[in-house]
Amino acid sequence: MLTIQDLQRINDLPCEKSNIDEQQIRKVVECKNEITEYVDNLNLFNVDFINNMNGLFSYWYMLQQNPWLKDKCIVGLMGAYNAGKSSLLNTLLGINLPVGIIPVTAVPTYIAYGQNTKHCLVDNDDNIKIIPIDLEPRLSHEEAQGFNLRKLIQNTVLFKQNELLKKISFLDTPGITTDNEYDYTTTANAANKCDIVLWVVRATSGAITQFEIEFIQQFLEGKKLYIVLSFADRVPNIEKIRTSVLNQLKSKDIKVEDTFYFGLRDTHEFSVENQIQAINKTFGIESKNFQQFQPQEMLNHYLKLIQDSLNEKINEVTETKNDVASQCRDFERSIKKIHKSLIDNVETLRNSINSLTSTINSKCQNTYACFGGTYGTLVNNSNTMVDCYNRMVKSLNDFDVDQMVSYGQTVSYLERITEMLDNYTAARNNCVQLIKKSNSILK
Ligand SMILES: Nc1nc2c(ncn2[C@@H]2O[C@H](COP(=O)(O)OP(=O)(O)OP(=O)(O)O)[C@@H](O)[C@H]2O)c(=O)[nH]1
Ligand SMILES: [Mg+2]
Repeated sequence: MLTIQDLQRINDLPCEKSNIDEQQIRKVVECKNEITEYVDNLNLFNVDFINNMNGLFSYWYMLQQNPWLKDKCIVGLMGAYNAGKSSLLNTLLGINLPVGIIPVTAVPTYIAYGQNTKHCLVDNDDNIKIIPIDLEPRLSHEEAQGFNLRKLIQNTVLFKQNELLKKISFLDTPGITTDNEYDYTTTANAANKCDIVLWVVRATSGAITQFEIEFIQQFLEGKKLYIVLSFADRVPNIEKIRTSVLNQLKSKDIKVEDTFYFGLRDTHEFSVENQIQAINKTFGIESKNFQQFQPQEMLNHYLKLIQDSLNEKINEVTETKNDVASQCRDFERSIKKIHKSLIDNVETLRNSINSLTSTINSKCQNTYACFGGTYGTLVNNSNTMVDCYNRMVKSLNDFDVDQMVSYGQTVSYLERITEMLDNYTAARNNCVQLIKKSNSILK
């Protein structure tokens, strides 16, 4: 049983030096700050967009700290306790996880590719520590005796050289039971991290329980699900049990990709070697087809979205600018027309005044000359002048103040739009620079 001293020892274990490239991390943080400030200033995107983009940087950082997740398809082993999850992984990968007849697996355990076999733990401050050999088999429910090991350990990672592990990391989880809430929550959290789940059902139970079905419905939606019938060496008619379990799941609309058998010994119905090969083959194919999560591609995607929406804004604003500019041109045309009409009328008036003056000078030098035709000419000239005056007044009325105010407003609107367009264009150019700069930073 683990003693207080053992727990203290786990706490005091030296931390492994991380392989994280500090210089790259600094660059990524700078890039993240620059992009966040830039997007914030654009005022085009809501908080969710900015948070999701920042989440991407955090996820990238997490992958640097957890290399067993990086570029890997995560296959979770789940099911009721004692179903044979750890035993299956032991046989499949040639490892030595603790197994037993009472609940054993207490903390989630990744089995990941490593040149040398070693078993590490990740504590709650994300430190990685090598587990001393004597403690390795003792990080179990039985040894912890009610103490929740997850208060000290997030998960453990068993590194092993194995071809399958080059593309896949397996995640062994504690079995779920109705009476252990911690294990239930731990496995539910682990489900989040898995791309594919191998659900292990004891063939000797003859069925999958309602409790398990509810867990699958609640936590494994959208994940690829495979069923393993363990203890296949202990039942006479395994095929019948397979059909019945599949029918149970089908009746609940749960999609199953495929099923495997697993047993510790060969029987006349089933060979361990064949089943292990079948699992190996299936997951070899799965890992090849697996779409890895690529933070850099996601970042490119976000930046492209920003660039596209700026281009859209530029198009919108250019269209408005053209409309407003054409309104300005209409105003200018109308003002020019009024201006010309004023000039023409003034010219006519001037001619008319000249003509009147010359009439007076040449023909009305003495009072008598004003009688007869000369008087008529004077009256005519006077009428023309009044006519010109009226037309000028009309022109002046046309030249109304409201129109001038609207013109002024439209011109200043055009100035604002032009400035906006310049800003969007500058922002789009910045975005292009950011795309260039951040390209391959999250590789
Ligand atoms: N005969 C037989 N025994 C098995 C098989 N699978 C597992 N066992 C035994 O069943 C017990 C439980 O196996 P584990 O692999 O520890 O089961 P688990 O699902 O990892 O259990 P927890 O970690 O407690 O949830 C062990 O004693 C195994 O030796 C099997 O296919 N056939
Ligand atoms: Mg186990």
